Order: sequence, then C-alpha cells, then structure tokens
Amino acid sequence: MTVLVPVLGDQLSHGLASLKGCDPADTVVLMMEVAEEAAHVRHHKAKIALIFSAMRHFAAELRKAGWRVDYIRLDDPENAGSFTGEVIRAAERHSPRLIRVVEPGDWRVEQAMLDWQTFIGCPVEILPDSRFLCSRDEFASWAAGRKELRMEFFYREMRRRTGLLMDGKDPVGGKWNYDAANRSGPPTGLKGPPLPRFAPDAMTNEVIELVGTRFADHFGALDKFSWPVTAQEAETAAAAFLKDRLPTFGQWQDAMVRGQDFLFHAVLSPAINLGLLDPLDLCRRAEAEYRAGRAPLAAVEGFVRQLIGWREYIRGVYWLEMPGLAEDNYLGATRPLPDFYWTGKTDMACLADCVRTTRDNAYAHHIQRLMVLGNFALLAGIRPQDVADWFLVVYADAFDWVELPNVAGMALFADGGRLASKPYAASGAYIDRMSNYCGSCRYKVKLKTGPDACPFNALYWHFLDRNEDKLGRNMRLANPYATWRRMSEEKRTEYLASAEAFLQQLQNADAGWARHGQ
Ligand code: FAD
Ligand code: DLZ
Ligand code: SF4
Repeated sequence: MTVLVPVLGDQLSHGLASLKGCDPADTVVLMMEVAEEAAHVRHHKAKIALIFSAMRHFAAELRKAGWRVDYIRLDDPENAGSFTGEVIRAAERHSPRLIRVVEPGDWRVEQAMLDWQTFIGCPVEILPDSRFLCSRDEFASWAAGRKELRMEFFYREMRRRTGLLMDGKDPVGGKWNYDAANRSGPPTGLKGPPLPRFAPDAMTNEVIELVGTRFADHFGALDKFSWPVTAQEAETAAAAFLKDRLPTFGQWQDAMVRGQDFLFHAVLSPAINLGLLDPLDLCRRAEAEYRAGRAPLAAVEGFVRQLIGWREYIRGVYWLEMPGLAEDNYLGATRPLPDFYWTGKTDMACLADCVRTTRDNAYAHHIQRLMVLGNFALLAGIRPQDVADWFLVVYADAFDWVELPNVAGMALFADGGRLASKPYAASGAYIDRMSNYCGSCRYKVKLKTGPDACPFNALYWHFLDRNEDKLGRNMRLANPYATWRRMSEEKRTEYLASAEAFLQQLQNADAGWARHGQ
C-alpha cells in the first residue's frame, strides 16, 4: 500500500518535508487544481496562471525525478472542486496506508485538513513546514510571556540562530539594523535596471488560455505575464537581483517613481512563497555579496531583515493570532472599499499608479502597499476585512499567512498594536518626499484643506481625531497628537470639515458607480 502525499500550490519545493524520506516506488504525489482555491476570493488572473503553471512544471520535474504524480487539472470533468473532495477521490483510487502532508499556509485549509482522517479513514500525518526557519511552536514559545511582540527582537534571535551577518556574538558592523541609511527619496530620473522577464512556454500559454476563459471576469491583466514558473527560472531572477539591484536595494527601498514598477526591489516574493526559492540560501548569498565587497552592509542587512526578520515574524504572528486576526477591527473601521481600488479611476495620482501596477503586474512594492494603498485605507477608515480580501486577490505573492498580518496588523492597526507599535499613518508630505507622484496630481500636496488640497492631509488629522481614545496615549504618536492639540479650534474644524467633504464625495462617487452598474 502506498503513501499519498498531497502537495499544495505553494509547496513546490523538492526538499518538502513530506517528500523527504518517502520512497518514490511506494508513493503517489497528489497535486490538485481546484475551483475552491481559485475562487473563494476572485484572485488576479496572473496569480492563478502563475500558480497553475508553476504546479504543472513542478509535477513534470517530479515525474522526471522518478515520482508517480497524480495531477488533477481544473478542467478535469471529475474534478471535485476542493482539496478535501480531491483527497477523498485520490484515496479511493490509491487506497493509501498513510496520507502525509505539510501544514498549509492558510488557517481555513488547515481546518479542512484536520477532518481528512475522519472522512477518509486512514491516518493523516501533518508535518511542520521546514521551509521556515522558525516553526509555529518555536514562535509561540518565543512570544509566550512577552507583553509586546516586536519584530526587531525576534530578528536578532534569527540572526544569532543562523549566524547571518554575525561576527561571533556581535552583529557585523556593530549594529543590528541599518534602516536609517535606507530611506532616500528618489532623485529625478531614478530608474531600476531591467527586470529579467520569462516568456511563457507552451505549458504556461495553455494555462493562460484556461485562466483567460474560466476566470475572464477576475481582476488583472494576463498579457504582461512573465513570472518565473520553475526553480531554474527563479534562480535566474535571484542571480540578477543579487548582481544588479541588491547594492542599491537599501538606499531606494522606500522610493516610489511613477511608471517604475520594480526599481531596486527583489521581486522574488511570488517565487519564494511558492517554494521555488529558498530564503535562507538567498540571505547567505546576499551576505557573500557584502563579504566580497560588492554590496554595502546597509543594503544586505536590509534584505536579510526582510527575509529572516519580517517574513518569519509575520508568519509567526499569523498562527499565533488566528482565527481572531481575520475578524479584528480595533479602530472600528466601517467604510466599504472604494471602487477605485479595482478601477484605478481616481484623481489621486499616487493611488492611481499603485492600482495600475497592481493590475498590470500583480505586484506593487512594499511602500506602495503600506504607505499609499494601506495608508489611504487606514486614514479613510475602510473595513479591514474588505481591505484584506483585496490584498489577497490582487498580488501574486499573496497567501493568507503573509497577506493578513501585513494588512490587518501592519497597515491597518486592526489588531490594536500586537504586531506593530504604532499605525503607519502619514499625510501627503511623506508621499511627496518619497515619490514623484505629487507633481502630476490634480490635488496640491502643499494645500492642507479645501477641494484642491491633497486628501491625505486632512484625512490624517481626521484619523487621529476620531481615534484619540484608542491612540491618544500611544507614546509613538505623542508628537502628532501634541501638534493637533496645539492647533486652533478653527484650524481643527477646517481639517475635519475638509476630510468629511472628501469622504462624502468618495461615498457619492461609489454610489453613482453602483447605480450605473459599471
Ligand atoms: P523586497 O522589498 O525586495 O523584499 C525582499 C523579500 O523580503 C520579499 O521578497 C519578501 O519575501 C520579504 N519581505 C519583505 N517584507 C516583508 C513583509 N512585511 N512580510 C513578509 N515578507 C516580507 N508580502 C508577501 O509576500 N505577500 C503578501 O501578500 C504581502 N502583502 C502585503 C500587504 C501589505 C499591506 C504590506 C504593507 C506588505 C505586504 N507584503 C506581502 C510584504 C511586502 O510588501 C512584499 O513581500 C514585497 O513587496 C514583495 O516584493 P519584493 O520581493 O520585491 O520584496
Ligand atoms: C492560491 C491557489 C490557487 C488560486 N489555486 C490553487 C489550486 O488550484 N491548487 C492548489 O494546490 N493551490 C492553489 N492555491 C494555493 C492554495 O490556496 C494554498 O496552498 C493554500 O491557501 C495554503 O497556503
Ligand atoms: Fe497622492 Fe496627495 Fe500627492 Fe496627489 S497630492 S499624489 S493624492 S499624496
């Protein structure tokens, strides 16, 4: 009797814990394209195409390596439409003595998995995902008894554990974090080196056609599809990043330039999250670039921090806080998501450009996500669940474990500060400093109130004012609250009225949109 090994769409790693120790002669690997995963939220077309194409390529590689793969395609007429339905069907076909699977990255899927043994009547072994440095249990132990969780302290543990950028017991260069060197605004004409593009092969084109037909009404473009879909292509992308963009990654990490969608970012998150790249290996190679004198410490430390710090911390928080995190709404935000998040039709040039790159590429870089798209949702008081659904739909790298804590915790403060010590709220001045958006905007960033003023300006004070009972004693917001309290009554009323007028206008525009059924 065989072992049945289901491999999910974001588990495409040859070293996956469930495959290790299995004998290919006695194992059936099960891979499933299922409607429930593609449609429980209406994912960006390019994201579905990326996942299906990467799954099909991975299945071909496994077969070449001698594994027996039972691959269920979306258009298989017998397709049961869900992981559970397909595992039940596979168990009927193969009568396994054991089902071995790696824990998923989604609480919802894990709940389903926990029922498999009952439905199928054979033992189900759910293994920890060894592709992360810090297991769920280890993170829970680290978090236990701490009054506050802070990424910075967790990150230091990970540096010590991996020895990355360490000189003995001390951090290389004497400091753990070089973020202060990583915040330059963009000079005129800043351009990133060209990104490696991967022309779709026959297998990818077949998937693109399937997605274009089956998910025609989902958000996003398919015509620019050029994601790496195999470990080999992902390696080409990683090597190009380490050579061409890592040295300047830090300096321009927070910069935003209209029409420059990738700048010096890695653009590796989809490949990393699917399992095509090993984050620890990337960090070691980034460190080697620093040790060889080809990349500065601030850039390499910044990159390493994103991967072994933020990425691992975010995952730890997800499993610690679920299922509550999905419902959290500390600030009581109730507005629906404005339509322009889908259409890009807004006079706010920053938001229009961020929605455009999201639609074209299924990608926006971190500061676009946090300080434009997230910041607007925070200031305008958009319902966290609407925002989280949007972020899960639109990005090629979005899986629940990484998207939800970033949105609910980092961007929206919906968790009341368990993930981050203060909300990332900013007025137009921040966006103006870090981007070239404002010059081409119909709103004036220097104007504080009135119909032509940058909406972020009045919304910023409206946000602080309406949340004063929850945020007013936050030490990290002491300065803005002191400024707010020092303002004349007249000035404050002007800000609040300006923000209210903008929010009303937004609501009217969306109501009109819905009325005309566009
Ligand atoms: P780079 O900026 O070049 O960073 C290098 C790598 O570090 C990334 O590839 C990624 O693996 C990792 N990383 C950096 N920051 C984070 C972080 N905060 N959390 C986890 N990993 C991080 N990242 C996702 O992978 N999936 C998401 O769904 C996602 N949603 C986000 C939503 C919001 C509101 C915010 C503020 C951030 C989100 N992020 C998400 C984190 C981050 O924006 C992306 O990882 C990054 O933009 C990916 O692009 P890159 O590969 O060019 O990253
Ligand atoms: C996101 C996604 C999509 C769109 N489709 C599939 C699929 O058909 N088959 C599959 O195995 N995985 C898919 N995924 C990724 C899963 O949703 C993901 O593995 C779980 O949410 C756990 O992170
Ligand atoms: Fe965005 Fe305001 Fe600048 Fe316009 S003026 S681009 S709305 S920050």
